[in-house]
Amino acid sequence: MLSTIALLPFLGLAAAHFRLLEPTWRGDSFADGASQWLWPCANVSETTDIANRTQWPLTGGSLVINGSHPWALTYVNLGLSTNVTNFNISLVDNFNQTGKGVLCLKETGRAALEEGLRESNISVESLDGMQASVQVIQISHSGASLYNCADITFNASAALLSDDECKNGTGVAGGPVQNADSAPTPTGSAGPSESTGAAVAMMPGLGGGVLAGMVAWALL
Ligand SMILES: [Cu+2]
Repeated sequence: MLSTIALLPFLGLAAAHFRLLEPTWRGDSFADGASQWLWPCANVSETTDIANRTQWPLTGGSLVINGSHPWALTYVNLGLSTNVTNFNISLVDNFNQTGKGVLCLKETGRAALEEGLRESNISVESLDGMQASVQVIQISHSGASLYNCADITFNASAALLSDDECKNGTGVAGGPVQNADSAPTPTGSAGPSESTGAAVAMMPGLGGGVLAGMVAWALL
């Protein structure tokens, strides 16, 4: 059918975005009417059935994404309550996802969550039962942002994923984003630098040649 054929180029693009597997995303952002290019949540509406919200521990839950870009700068933000438009608690320092496939953060943003609660004058006790939304953003080589969101309920008895459930795929890693002129060491142990500029830091397990390629690409 003509409409299907017309959509093919877009499907090709869509195949290169990312999925949010945990917490369970609001809905399929590859579906008709949704687009991961759209802030803040890919034009996917908030989960209406409270039973369908992922239960998250009060210290931050597990996060699993399935990325299909070779690398993407990744941000994980939280907005408390419902109808969130302000995802003002950044749960993790932005990091670089490298390698296509599944990437898991076991306990996402414990310290940032504590800090965010303090700033919002919310006690950990009153967090129990509170609804919130998690927003994951990926930025890849073109600089455009991709969005996915998940709706959660904080729950004191919710558990993190087990180690078996929280595993990175082969060749997939998350690493720090680092300044351009702090030459990363081949061992991946480069620390923070006070210099300026933006580039991609060394990830453990990647060879220096791969890194050089990544930095060169990032600077294009
Ligand atoms: Cu893509």
